[in-house]
Amino acid sequence: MRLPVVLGTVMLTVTAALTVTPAHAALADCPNTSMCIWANNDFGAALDSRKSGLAVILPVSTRLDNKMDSWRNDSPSYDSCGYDGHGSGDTQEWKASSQDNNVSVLNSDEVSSWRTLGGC
Ligand SMILES: [Ca+2]
Ligand SMILES: [Ca+2]
Repeated sequence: MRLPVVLGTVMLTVTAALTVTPAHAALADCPNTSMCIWANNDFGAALDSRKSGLAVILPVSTRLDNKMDSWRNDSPSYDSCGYDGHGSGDTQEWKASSQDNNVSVLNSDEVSSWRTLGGC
């Protein structure tokens, strides 16, 4: 009778491990020459990335909408832009080869769309 209990515990543990967002998302997770945003300070929690050099404005992923609190622009040459709305509203410019591990409370949890060419 102990075996089913043990198996049930193991299955619950595995399920929990598969559904929890990795707590170790980091700066190193940003692909080379891409623009990356994270939901938490210090490049933590959920990550969204986009190839650099794309002028089209697209929404950020649903899990990052109005969540961004740190960013990295790994492109050596292209400035990027984040928008509060869809290509409208308050903007934040992300210069090439730069990053911010702790976006000010005045600008965090705001970005909803972005482009990775031309800055703002
Ligand atoms: Ca917004
Ligand atoms: Ca912050």
